[in-house]
Amino acid sequence: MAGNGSYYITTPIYYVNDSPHIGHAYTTLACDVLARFKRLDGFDVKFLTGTDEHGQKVATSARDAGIDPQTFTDNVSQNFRDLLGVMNFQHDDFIRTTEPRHINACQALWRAIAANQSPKGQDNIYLDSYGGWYAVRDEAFYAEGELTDGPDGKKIAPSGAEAEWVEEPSYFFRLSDWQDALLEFYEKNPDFIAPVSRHNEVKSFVEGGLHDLSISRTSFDWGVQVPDDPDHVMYVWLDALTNYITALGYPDQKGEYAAYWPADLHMVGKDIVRFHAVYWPAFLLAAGLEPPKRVYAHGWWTNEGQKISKSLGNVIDPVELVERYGIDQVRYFLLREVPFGNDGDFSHQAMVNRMNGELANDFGNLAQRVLSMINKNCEAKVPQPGDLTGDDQDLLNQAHALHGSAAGCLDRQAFHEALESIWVVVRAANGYVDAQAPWALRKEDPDRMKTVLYVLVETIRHLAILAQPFMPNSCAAMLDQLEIGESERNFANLGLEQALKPGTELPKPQGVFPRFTDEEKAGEGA
Ligand code: ME8
Repeated sequence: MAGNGSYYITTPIYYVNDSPHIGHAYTTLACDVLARFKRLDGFDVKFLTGTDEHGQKVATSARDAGIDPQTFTDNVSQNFRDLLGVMNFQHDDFIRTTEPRHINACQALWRAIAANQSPKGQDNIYLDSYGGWYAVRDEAFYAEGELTDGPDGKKIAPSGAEAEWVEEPSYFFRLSDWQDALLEFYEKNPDFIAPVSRHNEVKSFVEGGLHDLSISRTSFDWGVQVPDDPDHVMYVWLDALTNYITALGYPDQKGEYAAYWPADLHMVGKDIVRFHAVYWPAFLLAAGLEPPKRVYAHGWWTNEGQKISKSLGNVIDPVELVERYGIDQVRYFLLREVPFGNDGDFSHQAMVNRMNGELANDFGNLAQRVLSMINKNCEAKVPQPGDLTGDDQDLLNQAHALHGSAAGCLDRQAFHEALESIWVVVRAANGYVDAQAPWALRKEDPDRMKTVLYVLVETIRHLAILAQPFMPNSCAAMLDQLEIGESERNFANLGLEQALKPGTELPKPQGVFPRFTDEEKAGEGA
């Protein structure tokens, strides 16, 4: 699609040590909504996701499962691919770090970094040996001062992961020389890290001084080989971060790389900010490449108030959620319930309240009432409006202003605000139905009834078009009932010019948002 330029958005690539859960689905959902919104808004979008398959953590999981790492990663990576269909995600590429295109890109990036000198005129990469702490669960190195003492004299990282002492020959990246360049980059690009609390956190971490970073391992071999040194595999985070440019054809810097880099947005969870906002821009600057435009770190989900973890047995499976509540209901809930950027809690009650209250009652009933009245009282055709009153115009003006406000919210990744702005109009439309009482006008003033129903159906058209990125199937069903063709569903069709044509025949309406009516849970709903 033409028009508004390019938009490149990425999810983290997920470790294949685990099955996909609600947290993974959440990050990818946020990206899918943005990708869909930008496509409908005329952008040329590339939406990348995939799996992170190397490193000690994955190698250990494969060994524990008694399977060779490649077969193990093939199996688990497929679970992540399957999740895309379950959640109705429209990604453009799925990258696996064991693919040849990626190994090639990693080695090229390593060479580019090594070929340049640091701002202080030293080699960016040097060989030494590492003696220090490493947490396999985080695949991260920690300084002694960051750790606390756990039971049995174990050392615990701030994430809660156990750290172990590691001593081995290692190549280092001269991160300490990049401190000033990074601070200058943050200063010049105040929107680079969001939300602002994360920006401050990263800035003070870098201001506190940076240690050189160990970027190779020798104690296992499940990774990308360091160029010209077969004893070393690359540190899994250097390997993993490179995926964002592998997918654009790097080291070739023409083609997709030229079209899409720097990325518009790397969406990540708050657990991996440091890697994306410190290490990644430093690697790129060292290689003479541009850092991404923005990194957004969202919050974490808990389950009924508890941290989600395999050992607590409370992992939320997105497949079960979708089977129970419906795809669009889950998509809506995850982005509506919690202000994006904050931590959130999943509960059955909260899910049912949103689903029954906002989807079935507010939006679903609005469409169903209006379309049924048109079906019964207007020969099932879009009615012919007469002169518009101030109230009619007010509602239409609100519908017309929605595109701008939703786009503004989404450019700040304020998904909850975008949905709230749509629901302000849903509620205004419901208030208008009650105030205008078209059922009473049927006998008293049928022409006025037609005007009111026209204003409502045109408002519903706007709501359904704008809510598509969040709830693609339900909105498609609603737009089908308005007889709006596939090519008339993008945002260029919003506003007066493409308004519904009076006389268009409409099919018999059907409810789009079912209520949650599980007998066992009867009485719990809104
Ligand atoms: O960190 N709530 O992969 P990972 C919200 N391979 N989001 C959650 C979550 C929760 N409870 N749990 C996980 C890695 N996430 C690396 C990334 S990128 C170059 C390499 C989401 O499988 C969140 O986005 O541990 C988090 O950042 C990501 O899953 C971590 O996935």
